Amino acid sequence: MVVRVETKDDLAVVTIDNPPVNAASQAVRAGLLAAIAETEANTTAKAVILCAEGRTFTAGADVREFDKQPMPPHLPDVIQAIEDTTKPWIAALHGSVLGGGLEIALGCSHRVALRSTRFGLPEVTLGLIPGAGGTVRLPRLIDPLEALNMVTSGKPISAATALNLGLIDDIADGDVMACAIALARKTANARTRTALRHRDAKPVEDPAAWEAAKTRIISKARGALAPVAAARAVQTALDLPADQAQIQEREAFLTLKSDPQSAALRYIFFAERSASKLPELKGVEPHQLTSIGVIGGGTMGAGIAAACLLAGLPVTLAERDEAARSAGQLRITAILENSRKRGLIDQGKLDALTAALSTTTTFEALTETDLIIEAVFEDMDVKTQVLQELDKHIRRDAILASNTSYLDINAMAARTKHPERVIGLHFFSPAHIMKLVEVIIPDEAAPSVVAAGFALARKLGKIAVPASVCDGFIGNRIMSAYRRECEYMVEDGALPWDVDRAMRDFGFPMGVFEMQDLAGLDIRWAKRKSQAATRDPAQRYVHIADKLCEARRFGRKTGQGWYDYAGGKTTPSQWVENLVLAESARKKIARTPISDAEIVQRILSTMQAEAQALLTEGIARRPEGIDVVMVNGYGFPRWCGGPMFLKNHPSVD
Ligand code: T1G
Ligand code: NAD
Repeated sequence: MVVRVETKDDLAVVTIDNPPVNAASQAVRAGLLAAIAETEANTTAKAVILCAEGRTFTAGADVREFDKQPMPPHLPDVIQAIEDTTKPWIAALHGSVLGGGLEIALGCSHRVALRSTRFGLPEVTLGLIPGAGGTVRLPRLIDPLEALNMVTSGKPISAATALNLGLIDDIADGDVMACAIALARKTANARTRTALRHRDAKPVEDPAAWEAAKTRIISKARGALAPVAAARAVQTALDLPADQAQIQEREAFLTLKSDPQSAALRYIFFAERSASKLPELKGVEPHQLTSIGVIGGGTMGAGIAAACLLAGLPVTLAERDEAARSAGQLRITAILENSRKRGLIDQGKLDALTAALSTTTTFEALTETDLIIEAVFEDMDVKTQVLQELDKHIRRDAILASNTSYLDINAMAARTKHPERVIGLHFFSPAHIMKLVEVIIPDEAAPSVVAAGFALARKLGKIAVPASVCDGFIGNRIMSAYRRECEYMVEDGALPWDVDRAMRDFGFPMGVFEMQDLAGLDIRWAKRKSQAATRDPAQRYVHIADKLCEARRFGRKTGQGWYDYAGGKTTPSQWVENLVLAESARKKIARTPISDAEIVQRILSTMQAEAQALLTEGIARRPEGIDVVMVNGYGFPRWCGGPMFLKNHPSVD
């Protein structure tokens, strides 16, 4: 029974039980209709409490149903039936009350929640808008600007914020059912509240702020349809009576649901959850993870340490000397302090996390640590020396993980005493914010060690994608390939700012040349110089980036790179244009214009070719994993699904 009805004295309790997230499937919707009829007929029940089993109240519609023929009863009808009951319905909420789950709760007359509950309308993240009255009822309950932000951002709010906004009536610190029962007794016998759909929308307090918010939403959308449709739906909810507005909401929802963008977003939603599921790890017990060591407190080490602390894991940071130890500690505490300033943690939590961090300049302190991540310089000798030193101190069942971006972890593991306990955990900068981790599986790694890598990623709330060892793993290898193609195009006829414009218009947050200026051109220049002797002379090589570096044009940090950065402005550089034209002439290339469409097509084709090679070589397991990497680590527009999704669904872009 996915919905059951019980009687508790003079109350009825309706419980949804549809693991894992109590999604509002067809069976749940039918069960709720039956529960409405049963509780209405129950003459002893003076009020109804609606709750759910498991880790969360209904977290939304069952997204897996969206690719099938819609089956009645439809959620808007179920919610309206709840609203039309003669008895008060009190929603007792916990977990993540999202999408259709929040819409169901809005159909109830009252709402109480556990303090840890989150509320949201994340439909836009799936290329949709709420389709069961969320855009109509919410601005009739809370401030319309707050409603607009919730609907268009898809971001959840806390129970405390929900209470402040008037979205819920009360918060329970322990037993949400007791809280609901108390409220039910107060409201029993009659529905004292007007159903939301019979209320007028709340007034817009500040019209200028309202218009500014809508303008910002549209400009931020870049190419995504859903946020714009969501803003339009909330505006309609203010302009029209609820029933008319809800008809338009449903039409917009159904239109978006059949749009390729939503198909892409639903694809990536499930791909992010399936990418880390490896058949060979089924039933494998991961090593315990109760304490983490981080070697190197630089950019990455500090971010990784902070991510582990924020996930509740104590961390020991080891640096090479006192000055670096102190600097690393400061970086970590600065990250934690910023989390406090952003309201992610309170002062008490900050103090506890700071106490969970210990720092040292030796490895003796790591003798009881479960997993140690090295984030030292990107140099094979330095990393090998660190791992070999760690071998002398750590437990036999401790795990060694490298955060290297490119280096051969098979070779690294081979130089340690126990290669089977070595893996790669390729975090992305900033490591405490970026969700993606590439879990690199060397040839000798033991399954329980690999399982621990995925378990740590899950513990940190990261999205983990498996990769085997190669130069650049999945993301960096694909990026190197399309960056090379972009430099070919600059030599062939485009200018760097043409390429960047085309990429931005396609939906990337920035172009590949802007990105290089941001990261610094010198890092890859050093790598190119180290590989010069072994470079394949037959492969086309573009010297333009080298010449920029020879001129000390390293990007933003030197005020000049592919662009000029004088006065805080990003300006196409005449110096670079002259260099590009001179290089094309030197190589006797007859430059021809390249359209934005062709620029994008050449980038996509290069990505897809490199991705296919990764699959053929067995470096990447499935196309879905490659798309998850490119969307979550390299700015590939999420509403296009990823290069491999686009390859099979060309209509999206
Ligand atoms: N439908 C179907 N399956 C879902 C699902 C959903 N809405 N949400 C999660 N799952 C599956 C997921 O694929 C995974 O499956 C398992 O549940 C655990 O998920 C009408 C139209 C709730 C915060 O967008 O944000 O309502 O891999 O690994 O980390 O207007 O799941 O185990 O086989 O993510 O604890 C709106 C989406 C839908 C919420 C829990 N709702 N879900 O996170 O577990 S559209 C959403 C989440 C809608 C209405 C509109 C998260 C979570 P498997 P998980 P988690
Ligand atoms: P960084 O230079 O900021 O930090 C490296 C740290 O390692 C320094 O603090 C240094 O003192 C410390 N260190 C060096 N030798 C040591 C030793 N023997 N013992 C202890 N500490 C030592 O470098 P970073 O950007 O943090 O990169 C670290 C690693 O992470 C590299 O392998 C890099 O390729 C990888 N990575 C970097 C990024 C990025 O965007 N920066 C992204 C992913 C992975």
